[in-house]
Amino acid sequence: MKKPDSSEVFVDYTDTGIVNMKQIKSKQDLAINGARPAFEQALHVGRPNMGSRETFLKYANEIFDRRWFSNNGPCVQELEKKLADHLQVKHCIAMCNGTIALEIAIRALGLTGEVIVPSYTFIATAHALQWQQITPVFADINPQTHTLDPEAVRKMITPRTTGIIGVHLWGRPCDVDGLQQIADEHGLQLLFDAAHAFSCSHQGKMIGNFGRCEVFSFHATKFFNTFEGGMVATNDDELAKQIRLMQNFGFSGVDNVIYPGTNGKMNELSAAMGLTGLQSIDQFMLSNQKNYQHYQDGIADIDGLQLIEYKPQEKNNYQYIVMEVSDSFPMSRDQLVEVLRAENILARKYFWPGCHNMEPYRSLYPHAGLMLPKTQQLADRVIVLPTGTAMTPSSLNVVLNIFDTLKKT
Ligand code: T4K
Repeated sequence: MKKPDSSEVFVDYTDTGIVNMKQIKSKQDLAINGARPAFEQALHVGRPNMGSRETFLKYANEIFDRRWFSNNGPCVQELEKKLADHLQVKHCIAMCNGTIALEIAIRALGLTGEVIVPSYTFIATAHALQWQQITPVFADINPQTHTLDPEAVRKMITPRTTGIIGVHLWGRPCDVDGLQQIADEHGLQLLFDAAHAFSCSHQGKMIGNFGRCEVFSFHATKFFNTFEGGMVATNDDELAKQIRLMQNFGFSGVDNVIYPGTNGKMNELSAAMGLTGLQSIDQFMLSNQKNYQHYQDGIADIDGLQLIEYKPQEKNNYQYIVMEVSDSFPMSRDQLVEVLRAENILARKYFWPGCHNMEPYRSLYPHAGLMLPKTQQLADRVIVLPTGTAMTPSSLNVVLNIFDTLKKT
């Protein structure tokens, strides 16, 4: 792909009504130095991927006609079937969001005491445990993969440990085999937070088929969204039955409650959004991959900036453009974020500063960071850039030109 030159750097954001023009040729053209911002309206990292509006409205009309809005309605049933097909997994249980899906999975697996998780993840992974009086014990990551390092996990096992939650961060699978081996050796439950990994594969098998179960998020900002939503995928019949009970107050039949449960159900309109999005999933992926390649080509010769890589032999959703800023770049990650913010480009520092540095964990375990040196280093280096179907090539070029202007000459 061709590298952008400065003459191409015009924001042509007509599709979303954001129109502005600014040429960035030198540092004086940057908003942080007093020039006007490149974008009139904020450029977000996570603009939702949307399928056909007509298809969605057709589903919505049918939902209105039926007056069946929730409680395992026809759209939810159809979505669950299609998702199970897509992931080649036996059971998909649609939920109201990924956090509740995690909480229910954790409970259905009978986890108690301590559960080992990465600190380098979205706070929901840890909170889903803490919410049910289970201690999240933070283990360090492999800085190459950004996911749990099995050797670090081993060091955190105590007699109170009952499970491990691996997070397939950015859609890149954890060291599934390494973690499974530890779980087997110590009799621990293994589940995965696959919030980022919908439509991704590991060793040719779709994510959704590993561990005791895998939990997805279908939040608006995810590769595949149902406005808000989530899902548990598993090949375990008994576990699936238990999770279904728990997500519907423990009801077994109309008037019979046989278990304590909560309300984790997905509503019909969310399921309709999912059914609509599923039809466009290949286009979402292609558009993400194109953006990824555009960024990759654009920063190829910029010292100190590097995108994380995705294995070409696996299925990836390319939903996150994750860039590491190293010491050879002339400014720190935080300074770069400030430069971009001034231009109205709201890049994010996911998942800084790490869960262990947020409450209640920061106060409960003030020394947790001692065991997490790689997490701390990585959390200071990563920046997540805007992408998705709402990004135009010209807006990508603006971001790239800013990097180009800042690089060492
Ligand atoms: N595990 C992991 C590893 C996760 O990453 C997450 C969620 C979960 C579990 C829990 O799943 P859910 O319970 O959420 O289903 C966002 C999302 O809220 C969160 O779902 C996601 N991870 C996390 C990585 O990102 P924030 O606080 O950064 O969200 P926010 O509102 O800043 O949104 C991100 C960007 O998207 C903004 O720049 C604005 C833009 N945006 C957002 C929404 C909601 C839009 O353009 N349109 C929208 O509708 O957490």
